[in-house]
Amino acid sequence: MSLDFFGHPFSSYTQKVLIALWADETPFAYRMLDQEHPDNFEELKRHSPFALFPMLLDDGRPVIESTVIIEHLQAQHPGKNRWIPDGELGRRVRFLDRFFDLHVMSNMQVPVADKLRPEGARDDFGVARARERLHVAYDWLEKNLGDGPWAAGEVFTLADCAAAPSLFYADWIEPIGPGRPRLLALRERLLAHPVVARTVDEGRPYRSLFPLGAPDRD
Ligand SMILES: N[C@@H](CCC(=O)N[C@@H](CS)C(=O)NCC(=O)O)C(=O)O
Repeated sequence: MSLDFFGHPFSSYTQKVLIALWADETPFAYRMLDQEHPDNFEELKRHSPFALFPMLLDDGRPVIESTVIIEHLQAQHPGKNRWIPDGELGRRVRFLDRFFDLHVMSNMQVPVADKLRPEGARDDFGVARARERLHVAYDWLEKNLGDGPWAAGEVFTLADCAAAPSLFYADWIEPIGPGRPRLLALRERLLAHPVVARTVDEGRPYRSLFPLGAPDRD
């Protein structure tokens, strides 16, 4: 078997999958998407229509979309973690994974992407709406997360793979704030998890690339 993983250490969705790979100690070749490795970009573009990353090549077969990659790892290369448990808990995990990707990660990405647009092509309305929606997402999570240590309760799951990078970066864009202690505590517990801490550390050298300016913390 050969697993080739294409991503970049500062990319939130790359981090989401690295958490699963590292937590399971799954061996893989890290195909870095940076200027030193143009061939990796070429290979990504050959398989992925929008060249979004991360991407996994499993014996040459492409697997794209971070959630699907983690599902694939669980099915084909299982490790000690069960990323999507069976039954009701599994459905909760899937729901939270969608919630973090669609309502936290996606809204977080809007102001970041907007900053990279050329002058005159910016979308102030869209940015303001995304920032407001981040607060709606935070309020929902504050009210609906359980009391367990992790996003879906007692077990570290796919929901935490999604929660960690999305809360990490979203808090840089719109601080979660002390009024949401449950959500803030989840972010802190996630950042203290050894594999999440490793993703944060490996992304650290690239913080100057953060278009809105990375805060001097975390
Ligand atoms: N839904 C995709 C999102 C992937 C995504 O947006 N990746 C970002 C990096 S974090 C990307 O490829 N950005 C490059 C671009 O938008 O051109 C997933 O879960 O894998």
